[in-house]
Order: sequence, then C-alpha cells, then structure tokens
Amino acid sequence: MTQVKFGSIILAAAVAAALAACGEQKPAPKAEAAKAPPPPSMEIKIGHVAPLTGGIAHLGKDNENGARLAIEEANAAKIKIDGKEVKFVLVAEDDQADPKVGTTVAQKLVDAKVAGVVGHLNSGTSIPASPLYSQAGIPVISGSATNPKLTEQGFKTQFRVVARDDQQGPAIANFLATENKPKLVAVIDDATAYGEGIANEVEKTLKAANVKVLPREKGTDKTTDWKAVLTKLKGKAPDAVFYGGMDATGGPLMKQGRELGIKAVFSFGDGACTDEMTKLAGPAAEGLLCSQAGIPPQAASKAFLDAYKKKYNVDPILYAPFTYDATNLLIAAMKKVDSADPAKYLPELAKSEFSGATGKIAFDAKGDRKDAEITIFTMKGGKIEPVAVVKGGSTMSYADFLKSMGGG
Ligand code: ABU
Repeated sequence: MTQVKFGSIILAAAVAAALAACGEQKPAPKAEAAKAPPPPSMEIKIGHVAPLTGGIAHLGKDNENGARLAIEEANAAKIKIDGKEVKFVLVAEDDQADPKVGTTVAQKLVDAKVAGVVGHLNSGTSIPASPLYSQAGIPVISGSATNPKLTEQGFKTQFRVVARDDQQGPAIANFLATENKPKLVAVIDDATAYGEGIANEVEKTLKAANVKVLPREKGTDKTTDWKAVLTKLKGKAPDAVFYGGMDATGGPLMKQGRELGIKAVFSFGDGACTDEMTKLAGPAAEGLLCSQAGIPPQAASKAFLDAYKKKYNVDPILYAPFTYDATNLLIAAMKKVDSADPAKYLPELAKSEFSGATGKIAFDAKGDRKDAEITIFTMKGGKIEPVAVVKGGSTMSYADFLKSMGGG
C-alpha cells in the first residue's frame, strides 16, 4: 500500500467519523423551534421639540416627560403594526425657544424621517416650523402652543390639544374685569408670538368691557430687569397689570413690581401660570391671577398622574398631560390604520375620537381641539389654585367643574 493510498483511507475514515458525529448531535425538534428567527420588528421614531436649555427649560422637560411616558407605555404594551412588533423611539430635540433653532431642529426631524412630532412648546417656534412639517407630510401636535396663527395657515398636518389665545385671552381678561373690576390696566408683553398675541387678545377684551388700557409696554423673553418699565407704570397707578410672557420673566416682573410698591393685581396667561412664580417672586407672587389653556394638571386622569409620579418622582408642572395625550393620539391613529406611514394615518388622526388623560379629544377642521377648557388660577400659599373653568364661553367654579367630571 502506497503512502498516498494509506493517507486517503485515513482521511475517508475521519470524514465518515465526523459525519457520524454530526448525525448524533442533530438537535431535537424542540431545540430547533427555539432557534426560529424572532418575529420581524420595526422602529418608529416620534419627534419631540421644546426648549431644554434656557429660562423655560423646566417647562420643556415637563412637556418631554409627558411624551416619554406615553412612548414607554406603548413599548411595554408590545404593540404590533403591519404584523411587526414595533418599538417607538422618542427623538427629543432642544429648540431653545428660538424661532431659528426651531426650524433647524424641525428640518433635522424631517430628515430623520420621524413618523410624527409632538411640539413645539412655544408658538414662536411652532409657527415657523409648521410649513416644514407640512411639506414633508408629517403630523405635528403641540401640547402647549396657543397662538391662533398656528392652526390658521391651512396645514392639514398641524394640530394642538390646548385652547387658543383668542379663547384664553378673553377668558382671563373677562375674569379680571368681572372679579377685580379694574378701571385702568397696564399691559406688557415679551415681544414673542405668544406674549404679544395673548396681550393683544387681553387688551381687546378689556377695551370691549369699557376698561381703560395704558399704552403697551414691552420687554423680551430674556428680560429680567423690569424696573424702568415698572417705574413708568407706577406713576400711572394702574389697578391691574397683565403680562404676556413666560414665568422666567414674569416672576421677576411681579417681584420688582411689589418692591416698587405697585399694589395692582398682577395677571398672566399660561406661560407664567406655574408654581415656578413662587420660586422666582417669593411671597410677592401671592394673589396673582392667571390662566392655563386646558384643565389643570391635577385634574388629569389618576392613571396618568400615578404613572408620572412613579416615573419622575414629581408632579407635572403645566402641560405634561397634554403632550402625553398628543403622543398617544399619534400612536392610536397608527394602530387604527395598522401603519406608521404619515400619509396613511394622518386622515385617521384628523378624525380622532380619543379619550385621554385630559379628557375627550377631537379636532375641528383647523386642527384645534374641540371644546377646549381654560382654567383660571390664583396663587395661594405659594401654589397656584384653580378657581374657575371656562368652556364654550361659560364660566363655572372649579368645584362645579370637578362635579361635572364626576369628581369633587
Ligand atoms: N402657551 C404658552 C406657552 C407656549 C406658547 O404658546 O408660546
């Protein structure tokens, strides 16, 4: 026997032994099933935009917290769309409450092919961002932007789940005129789309109620030294002051007003209707009057409030229940049509009949929330307390509102 022939016999024997060994290790049918490929999965991106830096970062984080809670709950529910288990991913962006940054961030979300957007927080960033989402066909729901223009541009992709400032402005102005009966009111704004817009609505309503209004005073959304404006106003002795702006600037305004000895009632819209006013103005914040463009956070569903507290160990500040609902509205519409394709779920979103943490939500033809509430608050003992709710032009006490909700 040659060496080559002997080697071939050895090799053949080794191959036969290896094949036999493979045969012996053939997995049992049960083990084969365990190795079956996992069901197909799909990632769906939802954008969220708010200021996460700067003076109103606390409100931006509050909004983002609401959206993130909804995303986490949806993922825990293992929702299937188009036969695939989906994972929702929140793409959270910081627009710094700056209109230019707002459009940059909106384009970034469009390029990232998000299926929908919750935001932006500010009217001043939402309005310039809205055409970008419209051109891309991406649905966007704001849980806090209240300037009417946002939904007056004819964009089918734009929605909001809070009331508008042509509802909120008259509500707070009428409450002020009726309850406090001022003869002369000073109106100040921060020169933003929101601040100037709501101040205009308040001024219009007060004048219609035969209340005199002083020439408009202005600051910016960064003004924290109001002494020059307030010193000028002190000489005119207004009975009330209304400020269109956010709490970061409204708190110092009220503090300095009291330090200068101004006794007027200070009143604010939703941007400055937070407990943060006490942190910024201290005891000077007592007695302020303000409005929010929806039900108060503490009237949101118990399930939401408990889940929020459990996750973040704090209570919502202002509009977290609304961004939570906005996120769930997007997800519910996707589920209903079994698709995350904006072109397919947008028509379903527009005709939503949704029961959320903030109550029933349906949209009118412009994308505004039908029958939105406005709550009036006063600051008592360092906390804002709801005193009345305005709905469909009628005002009811907060106690009656709670009864109408089945509580109280
Ligand atoms: N609605 C008050 C704050 C957000 C905004 O409209 O600018």
